[in-house]
Amino acid sequence: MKILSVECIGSSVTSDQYPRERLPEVAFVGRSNVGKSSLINSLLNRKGMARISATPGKTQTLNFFKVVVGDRAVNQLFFVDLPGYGYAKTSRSVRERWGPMIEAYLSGRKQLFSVIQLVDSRGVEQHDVTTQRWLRHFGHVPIVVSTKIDKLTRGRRRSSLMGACHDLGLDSLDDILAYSAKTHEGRQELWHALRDRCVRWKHERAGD
Ligand SMILES: Nc1nc2c(ncn2[C@@H]2O[C@H](COP(=O)(O)OP(=O)(O)OP(=O)(O)O)[C@@H](O)[C@H]2O)c(=O)[nH]1
Ligand SMILES: [Mg+2]
Repeated sequence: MKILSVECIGSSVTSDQYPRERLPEVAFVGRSNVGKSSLINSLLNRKGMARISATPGKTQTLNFFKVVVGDRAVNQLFFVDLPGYGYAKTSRSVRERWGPMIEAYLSGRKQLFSVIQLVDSRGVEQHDVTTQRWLRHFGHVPIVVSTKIDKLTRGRRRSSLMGACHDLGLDSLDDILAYSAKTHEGRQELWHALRDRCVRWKHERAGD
């Protein structure tokens, strides 16, 4: 996918702070440090667009990026970088704000056409399983991405992906995409999946 421009539109905590402009949105969900911000930068071909940190809990607000792509069927969309869940060391007041903030967005945002759920290729945790169920409950069938795949040997890859499929209750290996923000492996496939969903979503809405 050719990226024509990327602009950080701002950070939001409550719904009145979401961008006014109505564009299709895709949100990145996953536990803290799983690589959400890195995946966004990799997809957008921009190094420092979303803030990356070795310390979990870096992203603390909903961050909206307006993306213009050289594909007329998609054209413009928002990428939404969400704070990670499950980071125990974050202060309690911050944690208490996170849950409702993420839930309100994921359960209520009309123009959210797709959710990308990130899981670490080195192991799925209970929280990931709960999140998968929760997303489905709200009508989102997430695109599941197994991150940091460069950290696994070729031999361990398949068993890791099969384990994640099993734990998350996915039908087959086709339902999970291996990704490395380091080598950009998986970039084309993920854009392909996103484009497909975006086009379908626009088509369905046009009939409303
Ligand atoms: N080797 C490797 N490291 C990665 C990859 N993706 C992310 N990382 C590293 O993992 C750490 C966390 O990455 P972030 O992108 O900040 O993770 P996040 O999910 O946005 O974290 P929070 O904002 O805290 O929720 C950083 O040190 C990244 O460099 C990857 O594909 N391969
Ligand atoms: Mg982040």
